Amino acid sequence: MSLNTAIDVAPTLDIRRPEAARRLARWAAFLCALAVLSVLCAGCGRIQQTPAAAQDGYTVTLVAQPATPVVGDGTLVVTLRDPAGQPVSGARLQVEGNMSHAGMKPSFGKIRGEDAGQYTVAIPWTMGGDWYVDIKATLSDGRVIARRFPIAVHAK
Ligand SMILES: [Cu+2]
Repeated sequence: MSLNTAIDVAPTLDIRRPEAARRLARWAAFLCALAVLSVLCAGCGRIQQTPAAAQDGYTVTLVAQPATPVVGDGTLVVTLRDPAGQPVSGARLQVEGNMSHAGMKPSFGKIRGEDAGQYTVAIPWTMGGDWYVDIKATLSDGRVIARRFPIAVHAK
């Protein structure tokens, strides 16, 4: 009985609403393309910048070196600017990388140096795949600026 029902229902839907089905398929294909694009772009090493709408008004950018991060010792360059666009020196940076899947240990960044609001950070990439990097900058007045950046790390 249930078999017959299943066989009957599918052709009925097709005959009645072929246009709707086609539209749904087109929409699904579009969403898939969008998802693939956003994954491809996430890690291609261009300057990443959080939306200017961040309530604190500061601008934090992240650049990976090499531009396409590979498993192993990585480097990040973090730039910090105040709401007036001036570089912010002397911030205490905490950098933590995590993979988007569960069960991995976080990777912590080591600050190697700072030059005019540009902080160089060493970070070990322990596995290829999708990471996100959390940056916490504590300013000299104690305020904390926090941002999260996605990064795709490639297998060797
Ligand atoms: Cu992993």
